[in-house]
Amino acid sequence: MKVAVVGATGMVGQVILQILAERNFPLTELIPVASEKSVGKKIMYKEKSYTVVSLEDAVNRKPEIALFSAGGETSQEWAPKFAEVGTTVIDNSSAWRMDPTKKLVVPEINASEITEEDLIIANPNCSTIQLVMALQPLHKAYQIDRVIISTYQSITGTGVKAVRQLENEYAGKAGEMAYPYPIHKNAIPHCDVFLDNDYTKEEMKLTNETKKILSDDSIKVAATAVRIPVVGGHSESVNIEFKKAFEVVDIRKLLSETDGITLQDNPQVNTYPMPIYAEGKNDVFVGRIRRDFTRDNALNLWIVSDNLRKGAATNAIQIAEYLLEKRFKV
Ligand code: 2RA
Repeated sequence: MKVAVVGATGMVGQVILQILAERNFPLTELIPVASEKSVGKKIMYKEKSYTVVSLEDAVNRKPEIALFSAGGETSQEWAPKFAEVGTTVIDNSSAWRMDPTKKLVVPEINASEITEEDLIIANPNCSTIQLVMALQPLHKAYQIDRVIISTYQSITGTGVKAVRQLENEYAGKAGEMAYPYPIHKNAIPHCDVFLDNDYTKEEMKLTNETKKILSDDSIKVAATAVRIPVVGGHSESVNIEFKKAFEVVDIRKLLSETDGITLQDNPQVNTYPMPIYAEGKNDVFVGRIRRDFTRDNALNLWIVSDNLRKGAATNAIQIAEYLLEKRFKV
């Protein structure tokens, strides 16, 4: 099994390599790929040194799987070139997510939608993945009418430049800015860029991707995405209105029985999800489960997950693992 990691030197690319090793992914050849400026660099994988190659070189090696985390432009141009040589591309960018011919996959929810024809598969946005992991079992049981979500997002979602900005601000040093304002001691209600409807791309990703993954355009989603100075993961405050009545005890049981979800919900002993706990773990952590007494059939949740793991690398690798069994018969 030849596996290319496109964007191998980036923040998510490095986590992909870490998780491939952790999960003992059965690759026989690793092809680390990066932009021209990084070609020739050495990266370590399972204590062995590999040389970073160009996209063109990687396509010519015809890997079975290519895990992309290299931005939308690179995916738009190169994912089809890999697909043309028979490679299955699992792409972390937003390039293909809302393309009606492409599948947008969270394995625990809709991996079964993948067919033999799917050679470019989209990995959802990190803040969407952790949201739909909690929503899907509840939607199936109680039919969601509306979701209001406010996110509190890790600076690692922006990348190395943002981490450096925070480190500089901690140290009182000037430096390159990833954001229009200081992030230290701040909360910036601006993730990605603003659109004509006064929402950001991040907020519209939450809205549009949630409907696609849950296969239900009737679900109403209103999102506010906020960047805060944390690094361990994204947090989300979620208010859900269902069409059917529920008991909170049943909601807790349903979530606790859902693969990939860990319940952390005992406020009486200060037990609830937090990024300092979720960091480095692959699960989605759910807590602060409580009825919203202001509306019929309404509920509040708090969801936290490591945005570089389940929000990106782990989800992509889980899709690859699904394909190992269903497509490559490994
Ligand atoms: C962010 N979800 O957190 C976006 C992309 N990783 O910036």
